[in-house]
Amino acid sequence: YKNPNCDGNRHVVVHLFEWRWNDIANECERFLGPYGYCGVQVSPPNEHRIVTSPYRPWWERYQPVSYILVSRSGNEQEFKNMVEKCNRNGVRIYVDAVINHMAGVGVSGRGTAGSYYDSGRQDFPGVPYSDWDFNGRGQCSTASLNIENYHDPVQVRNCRLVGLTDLQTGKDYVQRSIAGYLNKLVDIGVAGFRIDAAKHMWPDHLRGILGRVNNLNSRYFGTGKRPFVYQEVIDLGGEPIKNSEYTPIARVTEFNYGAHLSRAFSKHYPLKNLQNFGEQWGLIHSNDAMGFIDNHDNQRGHGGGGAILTFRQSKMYKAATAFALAHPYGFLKIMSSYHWDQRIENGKDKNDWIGPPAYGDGTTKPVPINPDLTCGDGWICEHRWRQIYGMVKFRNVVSGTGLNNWWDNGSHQIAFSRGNRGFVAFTLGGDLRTSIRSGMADGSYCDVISGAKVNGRCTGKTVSVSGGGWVNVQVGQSEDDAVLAIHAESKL
Ligand code: AAO
Repeated sequence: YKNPNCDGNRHVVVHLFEWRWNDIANECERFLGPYGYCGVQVSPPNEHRIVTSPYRPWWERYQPVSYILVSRSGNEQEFKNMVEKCNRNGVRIYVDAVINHMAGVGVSGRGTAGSYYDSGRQDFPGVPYSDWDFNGRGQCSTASLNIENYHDPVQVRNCRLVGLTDLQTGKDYVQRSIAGYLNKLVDIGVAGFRIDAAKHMWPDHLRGILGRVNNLNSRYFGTGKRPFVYQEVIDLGGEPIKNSEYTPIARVTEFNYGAHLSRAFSKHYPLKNLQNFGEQWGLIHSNDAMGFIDNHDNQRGHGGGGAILTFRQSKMYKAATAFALAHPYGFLKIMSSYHWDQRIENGKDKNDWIGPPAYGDGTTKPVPINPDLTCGDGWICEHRWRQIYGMVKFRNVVSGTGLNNWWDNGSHQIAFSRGNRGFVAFTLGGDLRTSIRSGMADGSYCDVISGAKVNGRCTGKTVSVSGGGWVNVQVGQSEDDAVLAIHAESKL
């Protein structure tokens, strides 16, 4: 479950948070395929609650009503078209699988596919699940039936996460129902899953569910391939439930990765400390990790938030992302966000619920593309920022090499090579103007941060390497970017 099943030499996934299936299909063809992205994490595709107070928050999609493929992003036919088109363009689809729970207690109505549900009675005829498929007094000991104490692993697994009706994921019937959903997606051609709230499921239950999932669709993946799986487990230390309970099963989201890099690139400590970044910092093994700077929760103060860099601190965010993409650790996911106006009161964003750019009736807006490749209508599209897509390519080009020629100035300036395939330098403190030894062949290169190589010419800084690998590094403190990066394919 740890192999992302990328097509060819592709190594990075982007989370197109709240995008419509039709837009993702177009994005695979016009951008993600050509620019070397491996795949897309899509928002939960199954039927969910429609929440009207607050009006259509993004988080309504984490409240399943059934496994019918009709959601705010589109219907089953649109989903299938997207998977087909993306696979055809060498881009994989990973589904955010919300399988720990169904909708929050105490509401009834119809979901996005029109299925009736009554979560007060724990009745979800669209699956169907009924009361005896959920954890209750027999399994959960808190008076509220909610998780009240993260220091009690039984509560975390058997009680309700923020009031969400908690499935008995150990039950044969429940496992078969969930696996039925995942198998439908596998048959359509998805390449894997993010397992939402995996921390709230017993590891053996997850094993049981995954064991019932078929091999990937051989039409796209060849025979005998298992889905890629990354489990959402927030382990920032201080709680009894550890990442290491889940790494034997599949990959795990390493929240410490983005937390550390956010601190480093916010100058909480000198960048030179990053010299031995990775497992030596207590991170899980590189091959077990799904790494990212921010995700859809912590960029708005949900799950494990606090001091995470996002698109709002764009210069530092791009630098942290460039470091992540240049460094060999983990398999990485890039966040692609939409804008919302923050309203911070007492340290909390009152607008943390705001959903994607939408029309008055709540329908999600399409993503328009500007001539300079950026997006309009409130879609941020970090994955289309030149500094980010340039480094996604860098990661593909240097794949398989080690980290060599570490250099630092003892403080906030660092540089390193990736074999003889790539070189990157950073400054968060003063101008960086010096020659640094690299593994690169002598010659002229295009800096993929300030520009790009287009038709053999460089639209940004030209960088010279001479005297047997010495790079003439020029990055001014006041420049737009704190990074310079060259690679074997940006040679002029
Ligand atoms: C909504 C409403 C609720 C309402 C509920 C039911 O907001 O008021 O009660 O509906 O009607 C998302 C939203 C929720 C939303 C939910 C359903 O975030 O606000 O509830 O949809 O619509 C925990 C879980 C983790 C989870 C995270 C948000 O462990 O799995 O909470 N993430 C996923 C998704 C997320 C989604 C769900 C799960 C549910 O990514 O989008 O929720 O499907 C500690 C624990 C963490 C825990 C956090 C919760 O973290 O360790 O496990 O995450 O607390 O805040 C420091 C600590 C760190 C700590 C953190 C707290 O950093 O070091 O350990 O502080 O922020």
